[in-house]
Amino acid sequence: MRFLLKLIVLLSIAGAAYAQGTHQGSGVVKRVDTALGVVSLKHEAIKSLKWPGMTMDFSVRDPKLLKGIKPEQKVTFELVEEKGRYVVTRIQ
Ligand SMILES: [Cu+2]
Repeated sequence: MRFLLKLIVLLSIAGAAYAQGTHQGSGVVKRVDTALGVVSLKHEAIKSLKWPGMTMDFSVRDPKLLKGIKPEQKVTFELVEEKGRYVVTRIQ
């Protein structure tokens, strides 16, 4: 029972740390470059980053994430800070 409790505590700490570095956004795809793994997004304001809405390019962590993603498509996405820049880790 104590083991289970410790496990739950550890998992919640890990979950909180993970959520802290992750930002959710939504917007419209403007351009997709599957070869470079870059997507241009006209995104809405991202409150957790204090970003206003804008159009900008993002690198994706894995170019496979861009499979089936097309210009003018409405998407939600997830950003993670990596080496001082924001990388898309989920888009759909
Ligand atoms: Cu932006």
